Amino acid sequence: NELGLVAVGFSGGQCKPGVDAAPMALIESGLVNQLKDDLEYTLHYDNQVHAYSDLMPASDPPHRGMKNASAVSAVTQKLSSQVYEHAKHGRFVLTLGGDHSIAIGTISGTAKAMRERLGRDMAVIWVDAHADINTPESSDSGNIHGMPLAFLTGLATEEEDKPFGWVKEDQRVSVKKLVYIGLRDVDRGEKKILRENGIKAFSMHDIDRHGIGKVMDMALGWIGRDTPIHLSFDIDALDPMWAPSTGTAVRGGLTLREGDFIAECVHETGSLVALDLVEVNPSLEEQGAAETVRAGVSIVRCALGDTLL
Ligand code: DIR
Ligand code: MN
Ligand code: MN
Ligand code: MN
Repeated sequence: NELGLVAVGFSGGQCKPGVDAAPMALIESGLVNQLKDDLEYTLHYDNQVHAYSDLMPASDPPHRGMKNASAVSAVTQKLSSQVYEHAKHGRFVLTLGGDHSIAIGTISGTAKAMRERLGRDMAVIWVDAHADINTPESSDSGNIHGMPLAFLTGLATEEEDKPFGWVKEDQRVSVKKLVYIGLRDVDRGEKKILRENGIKAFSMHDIDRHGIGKVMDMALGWIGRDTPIHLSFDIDALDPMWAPSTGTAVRGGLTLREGDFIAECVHETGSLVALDLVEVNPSLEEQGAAETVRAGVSIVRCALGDTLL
């Protein structure tokens, strides 16, 4: 089994420094060796955490209210081609972030590669406390990590020469092939977007009502068989009890086992083609950083086929 690993030390999609240190923390805690030795992947990794410093603009004034728009656009455009390159060679693509804005790069890369390799539209499972589907206009914060799905679904578009104008139709995903799990902090404008576009979403309420087993059956049933799946996992989907060291922690979240179970179920489909693990910020909690990193490692292992027995 071939695995492409991209380590993205980028934090410009939100305001708190430190999330750029996550890839190194995850790797140092043994993740790469576990993937090679325990799970027997053949690793394609350039042995660097990309900070993309050469892509940082001299000045980056707000564009449509977005903070760091030029930087985030340039980084995600570059990342998109890195991920695409792995995916088109048939490798599973693991991307370690970084904040969630980087999903503009990862998903655009895999969506394009899956269309070319398999002739199929890819599905996205977005595990998060937040919906991350604000348009620049609906966003209250201007933080692009709250907007990746607006650009990836085409709900937000931009002219060719503007930030994110590089995102083209063959790199997008349909709103019908997007499924959320774990939502509990959704902005008013986002609720309207989810409703008006009929987007499938399983909130914490649904998990309380049905249990995570039934929710996974429903989520995967919505996607259907033989559809390539990109799993984008924001560590803040987990309850702060398990993952406190993240930029926008929200109480009332998934247990560590529920997070692992989601990853296990998606792996079992045999259709998982890529995983993002984002928003681990080891600098925020002195006590909780190590356990948050450990939770992230556990999610990745489960998604890549580690089993309990
Ligand atoms: C909020 C928070 N919806 C925003 N989003 C976060 O800024 O658009 N996403 N924290 O992970
Ligand atoms: Mn090549
Ligand atoms: Mn989140
Ligand atoms: Mn997120």
